[in-house]
Amino acid sequence: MKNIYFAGSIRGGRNMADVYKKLIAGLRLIGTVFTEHVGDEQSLRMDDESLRDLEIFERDMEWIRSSDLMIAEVSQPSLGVGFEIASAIMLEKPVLCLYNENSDNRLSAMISGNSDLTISRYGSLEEAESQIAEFLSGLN
Ligand code: 6IA
Repeated sequence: MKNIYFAGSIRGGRNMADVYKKLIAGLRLIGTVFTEHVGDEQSLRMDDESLRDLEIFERDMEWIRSSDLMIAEVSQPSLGVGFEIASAIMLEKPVLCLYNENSDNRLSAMISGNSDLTISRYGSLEEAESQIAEFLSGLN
């Protein structure tokens, strides 16, 4: 079983929240997903009440350190997701960035131009899931 860090926008905007939820459901079949709250509105509300930002940061950084890989959904621009991707690169974790090709947002050159990242453009959920499977099979 792999430890998977899933990154998706929270304060950057929740437009893609439904996609996060579905991708996380698929990832749970493959491994342990540290960040299931990214796809879950109810646990986000609880998080808001019980965890201060300092604790959120410390906990998420520890989860990144403990993870085997990161899957980041990058269609909705998010400072937090960008920071997490950079942190994972520094920690030499493999990172797959999934970008919905129908997104109105253009992907940052700091992501699309980064050769340390695997970037997949997807049109449907099925496509994103097969890209995840392909990425995982390329890891040892
Ligand atoms: O800048 P963003 O908020 O869009 O950053 C989103 C990323 O940062 C996600 O991939 C998360 O892993 C992490 N993150 C940001 N906020 C939280 C959070 N609670 N709990 C866990 N991880 C987080 C904040 C709740 C919020 C609704 C106030």
